[in-house]
Amino acid sequence: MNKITFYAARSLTASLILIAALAPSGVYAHGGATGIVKERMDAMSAMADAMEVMGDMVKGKRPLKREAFVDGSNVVAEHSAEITGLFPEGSSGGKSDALSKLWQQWGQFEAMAKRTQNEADKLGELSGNSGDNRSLKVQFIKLGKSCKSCHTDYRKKKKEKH
Ligand code: ASC
Repeated sequence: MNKITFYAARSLTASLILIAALAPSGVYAHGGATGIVKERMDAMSAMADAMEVMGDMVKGKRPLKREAFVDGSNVVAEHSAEITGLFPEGSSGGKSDALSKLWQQWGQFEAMAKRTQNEADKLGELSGNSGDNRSLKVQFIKLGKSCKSCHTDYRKKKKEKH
C-alpha cells in the first residue's frame, strides 16, 4: 500500500466510524406537526430512510447493491431540490425543529441545500456507472456530511426538541 492509498484508507475508516456514531434518524419525533412543517419533516424522513438503507450497505450491515444507491441518491436529490421551498419565512415555532437563524442566513442555507443536491447527484452518477464500490462509499460519506452540517447549524439540538 503506498502512502496515498494508506491515508485514503485510513480516512475512509475514520469516516465509517463517524457515520456509525451518528444518531439513527428514528430519534426525531415528528408527531403532531401539520402543514408545511409536516411536509418538510416527511421529506427529511424520506431522505433519512434512504440514507439509512445506503448507510447499512456502506457499513457492511447488508450486502451492497448498486441499484439501491441509484434509488437512494434519487430520493435525496429530488427532496433536497425541494428543501428551500419547504422553509417559507417565519415557519419556525410549534412542532418545528428549525432554528430561526436559518432565515437570517438564508443564502448559506440555500447553498447547503444545493450542495446536498449536488452530492446526491454525484452519488447517483457513480452508482449508475461501473466504478468501484469504494468511491461510492466515499461519495456517500460526503453526502452524509452535507446533511449533517445543515442539521448542526439550523436544527434544534435533540434536548431542545419537541
Ligand atoms: C441520515 C440522517 C441525517 C443524515 C446525517 C448524515 O440518515 O437522518 O440527518 O443522514 O446523519 O451524517
